[in-house]
Amino acid sequence: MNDTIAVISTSLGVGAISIIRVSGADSIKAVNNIFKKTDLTLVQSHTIHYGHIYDGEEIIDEVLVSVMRSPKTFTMEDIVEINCHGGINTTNKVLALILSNGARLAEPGEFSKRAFLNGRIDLVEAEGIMDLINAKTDVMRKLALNQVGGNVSKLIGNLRNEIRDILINIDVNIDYPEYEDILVITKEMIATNIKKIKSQTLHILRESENSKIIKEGIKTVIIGRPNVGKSSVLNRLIDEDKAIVTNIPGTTRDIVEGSVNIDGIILNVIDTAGIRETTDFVEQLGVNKSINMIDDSNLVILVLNNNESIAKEDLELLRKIKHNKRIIFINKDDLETNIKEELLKDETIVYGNTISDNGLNALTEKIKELFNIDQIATNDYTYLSNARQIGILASVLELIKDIEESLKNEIPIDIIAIDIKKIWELLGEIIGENYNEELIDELFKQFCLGK
Ligand SMILES: Nc1nc2c(ncn2[C@@H]2O[C@H](COP(=O)(O)OP(=O)(O)OP(=O)(O)O)[C@@H](O)[C@H]2O)c(=O)[nH]1
Ligand SMILES: [Mg+2]
Repeated sequence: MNDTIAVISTSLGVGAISIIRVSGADSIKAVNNIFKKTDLTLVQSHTIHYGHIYDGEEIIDEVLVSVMRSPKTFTMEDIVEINCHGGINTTNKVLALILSNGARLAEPGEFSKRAFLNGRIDLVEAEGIMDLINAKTDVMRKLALNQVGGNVSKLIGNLRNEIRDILINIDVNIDYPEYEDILVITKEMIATNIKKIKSQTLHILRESENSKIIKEGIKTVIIGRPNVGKSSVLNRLIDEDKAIVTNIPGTTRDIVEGSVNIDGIILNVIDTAGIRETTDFVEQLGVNKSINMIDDSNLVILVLNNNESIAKEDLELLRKIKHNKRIIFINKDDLETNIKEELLKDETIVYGNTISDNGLNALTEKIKELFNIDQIATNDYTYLSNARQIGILASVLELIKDIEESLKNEIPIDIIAIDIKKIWELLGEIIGENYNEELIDELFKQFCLGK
């Protein structure tokens, strides 16, 4: 890791300015070799210098160079940043010169990886940086910023400290049973502490669901029999004629996706093939796909045709989605009603049509209600938002449940301590305290080049 890396950090394309970043022990030397005006090896840290980049005797560009010495830098190594003119040729030429002066091309995420490995940021903060770069809405940005700023790490760190305290107490009891004044850890005390930690974990997991929704959006799948108007509903929701609409049942065969921003939350809407028995092989594949989409979604919109009575297939679909968050959209309310609402007891129903757009606002409002979007948008953002972090915390919850069982079953404390220790390690994994090298490599590869 001691070699010097360089990369273009701005987006690749024509722009007014491009920034080339160099990090590592030889970064100042490498740039100084091709820079004329000031000797960069002698300048103070965190200063900016005007001058020219040279290839031998030829001037390549007029630039501003920032010199930042270790350790007060993003990677904690010496960093040099060159602001050059943004043409593709100029930028590549300057980068090539740095590369032939002792640096190598950085891999995606390598700067952040160094910041992590050198202890400048933890894993949650690193993931926050990636989210900040990818944020598409205000709420996504706020969520990411809380990770970058360390608030989320603190939340996990505090939980971890509580676990550590239990472990210390158990160890003291095991190692020095003869000291009477040392708090004697009883199972009841462990039980009380574990209960507290369980409720905190549950709370974080619950709130993190919202954060996940902020980050990943609400995956919404539109299902229903053929010709009820699913594709029309998709098109109206996303305000774009994306899916083909015809009066021929079985028009949509493959899935069609679009997205819409509802008060900062992205609704990813998926239109599917109308579900029916069919002998058409291609259509059948589409129908299977529609059914598979159900399990993988956060919300199902079942579309019915107001003009037709509820069919056996509709009821079957309703049964299939009974464990999903769902809304029944009764479309074509411009036509005469033939729906018997008694068959839809306890369902959230919205009537509308895609000709005058009646009911579409009501549909959006129902979605907002169902996911508490108003509340999410004004919430505290200090929760986990990333699948890796949430997955680990879910394992922590499983271990807590195991510990509760063990406590009930009179398992000896030193055995229970093994599970408590595992929780401590898992929480460490979230912030990257104990990490697996392969995972770290994979994770940082997902970063963009230059970050
Ligand atoms: N009267 C009326 N007709 C509608 C409405 N919405 C859609 N339609 C018509 O219903 C027909 C089917 O619409 P689609 O949106 O293609 O229906 P679908 O459910 O996607 O159909 P498949 O893709 O075949 O499963 C088209 O002729 C639409 O113009 C509505 O609100 N009122
Ligand atoms: Mg369709």
